[in-house]
Amino acid sequence: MPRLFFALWPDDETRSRLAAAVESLPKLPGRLVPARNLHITLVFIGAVTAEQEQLLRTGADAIHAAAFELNLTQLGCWTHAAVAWLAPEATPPALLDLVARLQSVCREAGLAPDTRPHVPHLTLARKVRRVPAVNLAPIRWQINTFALVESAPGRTGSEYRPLAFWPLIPA
Ligand code: 2AM
Repeated sequence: MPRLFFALWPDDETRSRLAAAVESLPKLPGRLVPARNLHITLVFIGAVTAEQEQLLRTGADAIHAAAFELNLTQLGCWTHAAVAWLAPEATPPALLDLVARLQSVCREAGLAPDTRPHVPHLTLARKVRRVPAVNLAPIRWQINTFALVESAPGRTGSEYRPLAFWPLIPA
């Protein structure tokens, strides 16, 4: 069964800017997430049946939520999860609204999404317990879509593949 999650998936231009920002940092310890896999998870779902996946897609079709902008300004690290991340200076209410709607879509599909408070972060590296203090040049990312993404084991860690995108309503 595929392992799925809803995510913010960078367009090519944003992905290039993210990759350039990572390259400009002092080398992070641990295992870097390849540029092709960079994303922000909205709701992690896990393994689903074909029927549940169809319910997720139909539920996502019915979402009318606002587009928003993220301004990634923070480089940090969670020691418990051993991940280094980029995070926005503030969490836009529109992002939390989208997460809440996607959690309901999951529940309506009979799934139990993680309901801990959502802390948006873009994982840059794993097996990291500290990051250098840096002055990060802010990275602006206009969010016009959200995606359903599949996570599959790869040779060097998980590989992520967007399966479908949905538009957000321009502000
Ligand atoms: P992370 O980057 O903080 O590890 C795919 O695995 C994505 O879903 C990752 O971005 C991961 O966040 C997130 N995720 C959230 N909860 C997860 C879980 N229980 N298992 C695997 N990934 C999870």
